[in-house]
Amino acid sequence: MEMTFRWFGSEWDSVQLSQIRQIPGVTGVITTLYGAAPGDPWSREEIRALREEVEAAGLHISGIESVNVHDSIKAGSPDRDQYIEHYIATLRNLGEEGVRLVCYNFMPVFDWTRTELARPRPDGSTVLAYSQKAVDAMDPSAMFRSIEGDVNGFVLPGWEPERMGRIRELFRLYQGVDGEKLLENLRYFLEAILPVCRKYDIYMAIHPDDPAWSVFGLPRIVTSLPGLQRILTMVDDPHNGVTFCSGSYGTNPENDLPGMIRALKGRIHFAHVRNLRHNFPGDFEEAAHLSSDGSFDMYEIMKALYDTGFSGPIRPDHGRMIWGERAMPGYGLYDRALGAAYLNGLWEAIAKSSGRGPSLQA
Ligand code: DNO
Repeated sequence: MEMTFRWFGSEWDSVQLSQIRQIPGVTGVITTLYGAAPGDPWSREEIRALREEVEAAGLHISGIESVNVHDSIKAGSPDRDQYIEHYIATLRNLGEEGVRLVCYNFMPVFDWTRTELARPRPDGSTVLAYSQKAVDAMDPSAMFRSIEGDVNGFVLPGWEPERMGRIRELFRLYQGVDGEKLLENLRYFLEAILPVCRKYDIYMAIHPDDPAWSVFGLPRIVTSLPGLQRILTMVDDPHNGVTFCSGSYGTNPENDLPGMIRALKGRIHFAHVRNLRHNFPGDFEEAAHLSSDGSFDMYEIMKALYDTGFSGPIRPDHGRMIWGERAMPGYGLYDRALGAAYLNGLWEAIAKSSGRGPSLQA
């Protein structure tokens, strides 16, 4: 396991690489070319510049999150092959620069969805929250406007204004695309990119749908173990793998998180580990990483990763906004740094009590 930290690039992130370098036990960053639109090919020079910037700070790139998939690919539109070619070119350039892990999602129109970006908690922190009642009462474009008003001047991943400006068009694109069709479009995409993944040994890691059910009537296919198993067997190659995100799968309390990790042994290439609190059916809010602050047993999640020999990057995920920090919602420095330290502590304790040694990097 390697402990890592998500970083959006110096142009976009309030957190600096020099700060990440000082979080104990964090050796790598998970980053992206945040300014690239889905479908844009990434040049080798841009990737190299990013790598050199990260390395100059004493860190390295542990993986990319995300290379976003163009909606034409997800919807299976007639022009998808052109965007798949761009994706392959990006993977080739990443491979040439030594990147071996790429996280992506296959959610139509929206990336993750929340209804509040700064819900106050009793300790005075604020967190991202979701209320099904609020979603049911909202038109998708109204939702974008309310999110846009609450982002502290940052651009949220998956909620780029240019894309959201085309929201009606995007919804039209998915007319007639049900879960089966979406899955078929994913298979087509994975089969097309597999040769370049094999050539450069790049591990693709699909991110779950968040929340783990359909929103605004759009199909969702990455929500539970049976769905994941279909995806992994339909293109049965280790380069077709999973980002295990506890916070996304855990939005559905029926998902047994440690059980899923054990069942996915060998195919999890990347882990997002965070906690959330279920208030009542259809309402949850994010929490500090500690088990006692939310609804998940974080020890059991880390233990399942340890026991299955997980050797990829872990990153703490969305944190609370604390200590007056002004940052992208969910992506401040302070609470995520606390999260990284806590997760490293759990890992060390699990490793020592298993008798297999304390090493952070398995
Ligand atoms: C939210 C993130 C997602 C994730 C993408 C992966 O904060 O977990 O935006 O990066 O879904 O493609």
